[in-house]
Amino acid sequence: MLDWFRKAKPGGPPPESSGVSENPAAGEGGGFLARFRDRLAATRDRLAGRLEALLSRSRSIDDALLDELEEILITADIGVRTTGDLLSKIRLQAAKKELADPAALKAALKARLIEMLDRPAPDPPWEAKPVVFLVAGINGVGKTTTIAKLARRFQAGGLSVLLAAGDTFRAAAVEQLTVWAERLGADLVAQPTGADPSAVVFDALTAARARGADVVLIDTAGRLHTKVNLMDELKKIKRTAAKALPGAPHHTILVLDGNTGQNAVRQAQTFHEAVGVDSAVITKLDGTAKGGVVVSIAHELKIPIAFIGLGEALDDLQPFDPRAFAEAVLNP
Ligand SMILES: Nc1nc2c(ncn2[C@@H]2O[C@H](COP(=O)(O)OP(=O)(O)O)[C@@H](O)[C@H]2O)c(=O)[nH]1
Ligand SMILES: [Mg+2]
Repeated sequence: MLDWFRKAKPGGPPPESSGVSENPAAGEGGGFLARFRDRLAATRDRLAGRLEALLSRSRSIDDALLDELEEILITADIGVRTTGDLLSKIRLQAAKKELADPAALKAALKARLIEMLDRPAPDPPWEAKPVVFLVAGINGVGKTTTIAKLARRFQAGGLSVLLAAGDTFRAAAVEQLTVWAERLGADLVAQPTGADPSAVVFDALTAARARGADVVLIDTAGRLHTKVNLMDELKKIKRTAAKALPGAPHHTILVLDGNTGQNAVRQAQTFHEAVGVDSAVITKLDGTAKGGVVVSIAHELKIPIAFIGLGEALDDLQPFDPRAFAEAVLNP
C-alpha cells in the first residue's frame, strides 16, 4: 500500500516533495510522528491509557487480567468478534506460560494487532489510462474531502487527475467538488443537480480518455431514498463506467467515518456485499476514541485499509501503516 504513488509513476516526484508524508514510522524526524500520535490521542487514551493501568497493577497473567483486557479492547471499538480472535491466541500463549509478565503480554498484543491489520490494499492497474477510482460511502463520512486529498497525492506523484461529480443528489455536492477542483487545479466533469450520475460518469470517462488524464476519481451520493436505491445506483455507475472504458472502475474505495465505531463495520459489510470494495479509507480518526474499528474492518471484513483521515486539511490523509498505528494507540 505504501507504494501506491511511487508505483504510479516511477521517477515522478515523491509525495514528500509536496509536504505529504509517506510513512510516519520511517524515521522521518520526530515532528511528523509526533503529529501522527497526537491526532490519534483519543483512541490511545482509551486503549493505551487503560492498558497501562491494568498492566501496572498486575503481576501475573491470569484469567481476571485477560477478562479485563477483553473489556478494554471492546470498549475501544475493536468489536466483540475481533477482540475474541485477538485474545484467543494470547490466551493460548498464556496457558502455555509463554508470557512471563505483563510486558510480554503487551508485546504479544501488539504483535497480534499488527498481524490482524496487515492486509495491504491491492495495487490498481497503473498501466490503465486513466485508472478509475469509484469512491463510495454514506453521506457525511468524508468522501468528497477524501477525493480532494487523494487527488492531491496523485498530483504530487506527477499524475493528472480528473474529478467526476457523481453526487448529483445534493445541490451543494457539485459545488463542493468544484471548489476543490479549482483549488487543486484538477479537471472536473459535472452536470446540474438531479442529473443521472451514470451520465456524469460516462461523460467523465470519455473526457478523461480524450484529454489523456492519468487518474479519474468518481464522487458519489451517499444518500438516496433507500439503501436499495443507493446500491442500485452504484451498480449502475459501475456498469456504465465499464461501457465507457473496459475494466473501469479499476478500484472501489469505501469511505467510512471512524467516529461511528462499530456502525462503520455494518456499513462496510452492506457496501461490500452489494458492490465489492477494494479498499477502505477510515476518516476522522482525529478526535475519536473509536479508532479500534480499523481492526474490525481489516480483520472481520477482510477489507484492506488504504488510508486513514486524521483531519480536514489536504495533507491529513495517511497511507495506513499497521505498525505505526499499533504503536500510536498502544504506547502511552
Ligand atoms: N476531523 C476530520 N474531519 C473530516 C475528515 N474527513 C472529512 N472530514 C469532514 O467531514 C465533513 C464531511 O465531509 P464530506 O467530504 O463533505 O463528506 P461526504 O458527504 O461523504 O462527501 C466535512 O466537514 C469534512 O471536512 C477527517 O479525516 N477528519
Ligand atoms: Mg460529498
